[in-house]
Amino acid sequence: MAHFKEVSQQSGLHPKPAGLVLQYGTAGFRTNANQLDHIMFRMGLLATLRSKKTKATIGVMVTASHNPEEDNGVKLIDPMGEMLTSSWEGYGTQLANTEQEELLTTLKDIVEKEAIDMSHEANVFVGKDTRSSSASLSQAVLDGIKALGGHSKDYGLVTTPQLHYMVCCQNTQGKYGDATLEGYYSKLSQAFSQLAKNASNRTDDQKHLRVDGANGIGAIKVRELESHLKKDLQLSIFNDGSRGKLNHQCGADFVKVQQKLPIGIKINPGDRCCSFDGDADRIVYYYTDSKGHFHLLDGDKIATLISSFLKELLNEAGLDLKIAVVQTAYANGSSTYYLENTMKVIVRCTKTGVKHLHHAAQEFDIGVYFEANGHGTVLFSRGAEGKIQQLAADTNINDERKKAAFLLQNTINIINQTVGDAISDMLLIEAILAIKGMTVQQWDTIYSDLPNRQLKVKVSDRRVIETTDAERRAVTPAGLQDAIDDLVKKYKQARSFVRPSGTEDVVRVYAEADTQENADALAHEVSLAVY
Ligand code: 16G
Ligand code: ZN
Repeated sequence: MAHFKEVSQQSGLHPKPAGLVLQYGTAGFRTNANQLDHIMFRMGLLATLRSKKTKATIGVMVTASHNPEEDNGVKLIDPMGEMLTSSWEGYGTQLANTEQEELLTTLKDIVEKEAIDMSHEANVFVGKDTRSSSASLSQAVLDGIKALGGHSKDYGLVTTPQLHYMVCCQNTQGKYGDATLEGYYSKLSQAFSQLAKNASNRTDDQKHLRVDGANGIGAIKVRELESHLKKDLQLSIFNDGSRGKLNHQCGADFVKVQQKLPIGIKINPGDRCCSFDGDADRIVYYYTDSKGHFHLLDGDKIATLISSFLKELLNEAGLDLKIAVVQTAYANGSSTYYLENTMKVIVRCTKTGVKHLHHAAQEFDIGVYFEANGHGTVLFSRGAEGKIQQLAADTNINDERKKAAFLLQNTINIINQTVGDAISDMLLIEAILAIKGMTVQQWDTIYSDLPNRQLKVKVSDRRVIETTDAERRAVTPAGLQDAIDDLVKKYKQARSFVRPSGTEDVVRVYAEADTQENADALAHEVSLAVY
């Protein structure tokens, strides 16, 4: 077929270094940018096949999120704006690793296995982050799409969640919104302004938020959003890329892992701040107190704030909808305890990686999911959305129910349900704090985090560790879990687990206990047991 000939010619311009092996992991491919040109071309091919197969628009995002500037990466977005289905990740790995001369055979194998009608047209949306390598790498994706005869739309610089949003809008014929940046900003900012109407007498201080943009795409996009927000929210943007290096001593990952302020931010005690990561799909909040101590409000605190807000609204609206919070093993034990025992919501624990949380959240009327690292969103089932819309349109209900229904309706609109989105999460958090008249310190005192520590351990083969029970227990190597159990017993309120990283060649160790000293000691002892 004509297209295969074109692929064969064009792929010569994006040759694979012989012997290089990479894997489509939890967040697609991610490594040093100079190893990725052939991967990008081939992911353009794969996205085109996926589009033909699903008869829908597919997304390809070029980014390495919170990794250093020298890295890059790529991930595919499925028709409803969700991550690429796992059954296709294997094809990604196959295509990536097949040597140059076998490329057509591998491609044809996939076409045959999936019974893809190659005459069907293909549409692919492409986006990229601000890395210096992203321009040429996204061009390689576009070349791949073109070689297989697919149509592409290049969104240029966008956040990862913005591209997910565009794909979903496109495939739902605009029901989710317009597949444009303007559409995205106006949907979110209108919902924010409706919610903010329900906040009384906010001072300028209360409206003021400091944002660390990680010197990345989020800084650019939050500035674009700003002009749509009018006076409802005032943003001071730091690390906007004009001086510093992407993710270097700043951004959500740095702040969460180091538990300290990012470089380049000017704050006074009590000021409310947040940090995005390099592609703006993660957010954490923080402040310093009068003694200069740093306080972090991570994904767990965010999930608690959002789920308690939603639960109160459901009660006021008189709607009987099942709400659940989905976490991973990294969730602070205090947050799980608070959610289950004080708030009395259902809590589920899944493996690390957004797609696992996303799927678990889909099983409920309302599923709030957050990783402790700040990646998360809220999913509303179609039935739940229908009931909320119906109630909001009902003229025979009292004012309290009407107001709750109105707030729920706008909460749905402010949320990017396709994936965790720092900008959308930021707006929702700001709206909730405003409506509740709550300061960041008051939010922080909902529960107190148990002291915890994360460590990385380098081992010769991290795959010898296999886990079960949502990564909370190790089944191999034999004896490891017993050793961890024995160590945990030595401490109060203690918990620890180990898991092989999906993104780095290390084993991760997590420990929490009643004091920081004990959490540190436990993490250290467990990491010795891993060797
Ligand atoms: C990826 C995941 C993130 C997870 C992290 C864990 C997505 C989009 N991203 O970045 O959710 O927290 O991996 O990394 O799924 P680790 O396996 O190295 O601990
Ligand atoms: Zn990210």
